[in-house]
Amino acid sequence: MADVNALVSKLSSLGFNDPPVEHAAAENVQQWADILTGAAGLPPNYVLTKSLIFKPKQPKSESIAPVVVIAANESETSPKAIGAELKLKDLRFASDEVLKDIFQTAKGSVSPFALAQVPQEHVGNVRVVIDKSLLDNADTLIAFHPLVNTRTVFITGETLQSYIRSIDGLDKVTVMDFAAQSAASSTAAAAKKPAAAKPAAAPKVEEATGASLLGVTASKEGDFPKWYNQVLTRSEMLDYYDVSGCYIVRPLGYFVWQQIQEFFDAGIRSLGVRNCYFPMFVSSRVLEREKDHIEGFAPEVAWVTKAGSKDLEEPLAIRPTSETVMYPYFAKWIRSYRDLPLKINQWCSVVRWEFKNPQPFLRTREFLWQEGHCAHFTKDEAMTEVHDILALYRRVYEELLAVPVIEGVKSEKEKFAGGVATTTVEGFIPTTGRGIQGGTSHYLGQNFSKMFNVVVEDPESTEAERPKIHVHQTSWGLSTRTIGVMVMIHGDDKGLVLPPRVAETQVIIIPCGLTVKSSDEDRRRIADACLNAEARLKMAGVRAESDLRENYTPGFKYSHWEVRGVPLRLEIGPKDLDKQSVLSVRRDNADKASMALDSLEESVKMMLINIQDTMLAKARATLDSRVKLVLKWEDFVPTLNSKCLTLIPWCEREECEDQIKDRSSRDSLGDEPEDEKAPSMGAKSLCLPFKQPENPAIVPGETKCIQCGENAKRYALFGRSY
Ligand code: 87F
Repeated sequence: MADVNALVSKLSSLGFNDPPVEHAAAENVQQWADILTGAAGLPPNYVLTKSLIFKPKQPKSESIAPVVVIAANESETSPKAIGAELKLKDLRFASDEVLKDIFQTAKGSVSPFALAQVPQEHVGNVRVVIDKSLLDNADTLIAFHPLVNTRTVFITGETLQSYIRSIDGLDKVTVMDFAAQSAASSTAAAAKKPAAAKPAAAPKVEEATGASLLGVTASKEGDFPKWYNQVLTRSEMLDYYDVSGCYIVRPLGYFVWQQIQEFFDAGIRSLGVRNCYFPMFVSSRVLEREKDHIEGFAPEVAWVTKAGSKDLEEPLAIRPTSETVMYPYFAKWIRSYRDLPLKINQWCSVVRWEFKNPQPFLRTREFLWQEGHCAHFTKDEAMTEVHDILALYRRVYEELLAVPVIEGVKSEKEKFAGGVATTTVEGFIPTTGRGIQGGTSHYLGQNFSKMFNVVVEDPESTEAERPKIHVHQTSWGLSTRTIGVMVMIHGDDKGLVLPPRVAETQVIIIPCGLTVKSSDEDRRRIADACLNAEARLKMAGVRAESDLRENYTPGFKYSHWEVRGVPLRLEIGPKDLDKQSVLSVRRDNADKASMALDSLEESVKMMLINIQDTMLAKARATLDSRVKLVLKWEDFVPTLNSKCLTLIPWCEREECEDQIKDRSSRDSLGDEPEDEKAPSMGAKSLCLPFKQPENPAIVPGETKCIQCGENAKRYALFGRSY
């Protein structure tokens, strides 16, 4: 600890006085990021770093010359490329001995501050490499662990440099552009592809910097969280924002949302639902009118308390959902049974100040959704609507996003507490083996109408003062979470894979096969053929674009559009034109096929339908193979640990659900070594599926709950979940 204090005082002698932020131990960068998210006292812009120590191949007789690399965590730090720039041979990670003997540190605790611990006799041999991106932006602070992983200091690039300069004898310092390095290597890799191997037509001046030009480097299986972030940002679907838990939905992502809106909006319109818009602010009086409903959610409600520097007379909540906003007006607008049904929907954003680790699209503090709210005269009518809406949600997932879902009803513990019953579509993320709630459609019964006095006179009654009947209500919501689920299910190691129905660009047309020897005439012929194909496809209702940019190789363009998930690529070169055909390459399975130009429209349309269907079929096959019938408790946790969901005969008791969660969480599994890798999270019920297994079917009074042994009522879908 003394070292940390010494370091803090050293930083303060360099004019840097902000104390370190204390937090729980961060064992790795992901944990570090998660812990910092939502922590208090953080600067608005910061970047997490990694510090790596390498050593070149050297004759034993020479003194060791380590290389300390200080880089943004996101930067790709290839030892090969670093070695090449420094003209050092065979750069490798330094051994534990080097870390201990020279830096007095160990794996996992390396930071720039270890440089201060290097004995004088070694300092002259140490090289330091600083990632240029850390120094580029004066507004972004750099986050380091000050020798311990329970604290983080945020310093400027300037302070980092002063600190390094302050170390006596340390003078081999290089600033390296890792973004340029990795762009250059991905360009080189792209250029190695067979189609691009021919000499290029024009001098290539591909920019080597800028994150948007980078492909995805993380692997989906190897580091799923990093992969997900890279896919979203590098496809330009989404960007990070300087308010924690809030993200920018960029045009590519927003297009997907608009396709969902269009489909769903048409669906509800034909059910007689009309769109409207209610204000986003709720007074505390109104918000708390339905106390029970809001109680559990209160910590997540965000409040506006000031205008300029003046306190508001009454703080205003930002809607987390609009039951309490809308239902007073239902009471006002509904007077007679003739005013029923009242069916309204709004497309808006809501704010829920989550404290759990945020994840783009899946758990964000502000998100886009639609919320539908309806009032009916009878329960039957309301129930029919609940199911009609759920069917539309299923179709959004399956028909648009090519994501299979399981329909069912929530358990008492998992349903919306304000309502009577919650129906749901549940998705599944195979890479993590976790379930995810996709959208919910609630039957609210008369709970809210009693609270808000939404009543009509009984039309059957002959009395002068007709008795009042409380209306039966429904509410239902689907959010931009849909997009996250789609990305997680279909994306691969090259990036996004978009189902054609939601892809902004469905077909990208790329000229190829041109060489330095190609004539201007050839170039024009190919470009015209691309534009012609584009125009024909557009006329046929296909969202096609040509990429005629001159300064990029075909290989570079392939990667560019692959990261962005474009479902189909058409390559047109001189040889294709001679044969009056084009080469098509599918994004989902890389299949190549030749397409005759004269029937291009039909072939492309069929191919897009086939891609859409194949993506759904593949995802469904995965889901089917990962939902396991579990008929005895001993198989329950091992099944979850093999990244599956379970269908179990269940008693449907809340107490039993609590026990299942408890018994399947890491804590209660003890420290048996085979469970070491098991996620700590316990399993919860995802739904009671409408479609129940029939073999073996539940025999009432005979089949027992696998957890508690009481009579099982139905099969329940249980799993770890988001
Ligand atoms: C967070 C803060 C305050 C969920 C909340 O599912 C209130 C709530 O009421 C809250 N989080 N909920 C439940 C929302 C129920 C329902 N509302 C209409 C939906 C679909 C759309």
